[in-house]
Amino acid sequence: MKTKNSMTLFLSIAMMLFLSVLCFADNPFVQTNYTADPAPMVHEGVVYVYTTHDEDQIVNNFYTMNEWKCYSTTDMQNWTDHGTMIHYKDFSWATGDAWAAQCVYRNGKFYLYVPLNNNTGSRIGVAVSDSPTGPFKDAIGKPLLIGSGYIDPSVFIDADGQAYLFWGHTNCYYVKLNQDMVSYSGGVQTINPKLSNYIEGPWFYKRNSTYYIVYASMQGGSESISYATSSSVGGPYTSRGTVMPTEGNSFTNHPGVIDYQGHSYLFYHNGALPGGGSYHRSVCVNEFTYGIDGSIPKQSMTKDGPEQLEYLNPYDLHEAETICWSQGLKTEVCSEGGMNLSNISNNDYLKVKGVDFGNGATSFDARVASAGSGGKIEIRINSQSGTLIGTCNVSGTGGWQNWQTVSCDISGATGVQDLYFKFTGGSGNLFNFNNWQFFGGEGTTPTPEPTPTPTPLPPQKEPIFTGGPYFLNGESDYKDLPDGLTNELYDFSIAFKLILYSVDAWTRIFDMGGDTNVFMMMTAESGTTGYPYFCITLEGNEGEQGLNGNSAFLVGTTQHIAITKSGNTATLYINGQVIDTNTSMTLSPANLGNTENNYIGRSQWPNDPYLKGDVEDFKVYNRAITVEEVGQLINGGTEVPNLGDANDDGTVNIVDALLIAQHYVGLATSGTFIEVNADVNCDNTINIVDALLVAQFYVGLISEFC
Ligand code: FUB
Repeated sequence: MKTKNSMTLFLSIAMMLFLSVLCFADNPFVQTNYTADPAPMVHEGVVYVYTTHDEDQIVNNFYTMNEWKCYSTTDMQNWTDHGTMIHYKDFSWATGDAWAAQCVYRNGKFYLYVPLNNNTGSRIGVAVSDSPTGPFKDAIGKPLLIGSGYIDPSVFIDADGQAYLFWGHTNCYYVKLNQDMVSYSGGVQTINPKLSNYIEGPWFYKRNSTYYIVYASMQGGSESISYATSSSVGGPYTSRGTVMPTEGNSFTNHPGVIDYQGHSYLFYHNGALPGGGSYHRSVCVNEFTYGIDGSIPKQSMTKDGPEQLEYLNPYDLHEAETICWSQGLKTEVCSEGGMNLSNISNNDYLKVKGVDFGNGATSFDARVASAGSGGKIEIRINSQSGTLIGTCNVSGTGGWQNWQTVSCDISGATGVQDLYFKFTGGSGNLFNFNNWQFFGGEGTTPTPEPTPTPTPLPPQKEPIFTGGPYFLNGESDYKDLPDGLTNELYDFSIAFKLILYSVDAWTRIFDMGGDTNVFMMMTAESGTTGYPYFCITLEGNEGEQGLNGNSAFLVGTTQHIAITKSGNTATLYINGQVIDTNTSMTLSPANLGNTENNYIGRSQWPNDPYLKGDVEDFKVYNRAITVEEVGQLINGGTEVPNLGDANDDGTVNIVDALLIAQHYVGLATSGTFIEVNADVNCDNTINIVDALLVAQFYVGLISEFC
């Protein structure tokens, strides 16, 4: 008879204590062992997540990791355990350290890129399989890459078929993989300049035409998740801020990002399971919505996980190791294929979420095995102590892998329910559990599966303003909302790029009309720096945010700004970071002081309480601020950029062409560089084509730009 080791017993007790004081949650989504470094992959309508495995027994108080596992789902709540994909010992050249991996599909095969040997000289290997759930084998019998800090591979295949492998601790490296996916061409490239606070765990992907690197960043002595974007694989990358601050009882975090069935998901890990910590981590998932400027919202770890995408049909055969939440259970390889539930003892349970019984189930079959005397499966709904809808008795079958089917009657199960299997019996291991199925009465049909749709964030409205780009002429250039819209609160979302020219003005750039609506403005000082100052006002509750001098915007740079309002909550994002969420902030715009005289530009605001300054002192430059539409836009103007005049000196010449070329290859440009002037073909990117067009313009080959 199998016995649980003391660690398992300890964990079970710890878990019971934990659950007695906390509501159970569905994150972390694997509870049968410790998992880390989630690497999601969508293939043929299924989400697979490859994880590392933190062993229960930690050696040398450090990561003790020997193998990679895989879990899958189609509803984002119930996850099926596929067991171990490959062990470090399956690589003849490996000594251990089965750290963060990623899998990709190409040409009928699945390629799993794995880091190994971190403690004896880090290297990256590649394994291959015909199936997403393995078995995998070493594809080349040797490391693909060897070098210091060579961990955490992330693989990506671009639309043109070129595959890339990113990886690295401290530095982020990449190579171009060949078509065979097991060799590469060209040298190892380093992402330069270094990504802000980059430490490890790059997750590389493309969304629309933007390349994203989401990565573990070192902030305050432990890891957060940050991201950066670029219009080309090799960069330069723009830091877009923090996605998930440090939290969760683990020194590390590790991102994975996918889109699935129109939803976006961030995978990460923490130490939230009982007995959890930096070397006992667990994988989790959040749903999120990209900003319309492509930003990833800053988010916290969650306990509930995402909305369930579809209900589970109990009249299909299901694996017992398909789990939303469980207590006290383990899994093991099953002699009938796949995995089975094991280590089942008295009062252990598992939950399957969102099961649609339709008109009602009448009987239940379970495939079970026991070398002991068995026990009972209590079938309940709503909670582990909820309504009992049936009880199946399990007797000894003569072996832990001698499988028999047991049946029992069911009553009281209709409609959509959370299903619980509560296991009861004597002491020790009771039985193993391979799969289950409900059966209905004659003509019973499960109800159609409604797909819950998460509340869109932000709620979409018809654009109030469309068009653009618009160019504002300083503080006098704005327009109010169209008639009939001024006194209403709208749910909306807006995102745009703010491009600073020489600045010396307050400029209102967003006005929802009056102090019971939402507005946003920009202030700036003369010189080469502008200071953003934003206000969010909702229903008379004024929340205002002045950014400090460190957040100053340099003239010539582009900033990505988004503001959303949903119900009574307005959120302001700058370059992907949440800046304000309609809290009552102290009015303290940096470098302007906090005296009323500094609010001279607010003279146009309805009922502006701060109008005290001398208007004669207030200079408004042409093109003080340019607002270019990305989403909806609000204000209008007349000024246009001076295309080609990249250094804003009033002429278009070969110096402008050279500056644009320098900017394109990532060389620092001295003096003023006005991006909107440099993008002469107006395709929203500044590249060598713009430089050539400016040169052609200069020598008279062309006479106009876009
Ligand atoms: O899991 C081992 C290492 O910890 C990973 O490779 C890193 O990304 C960090 O999560």
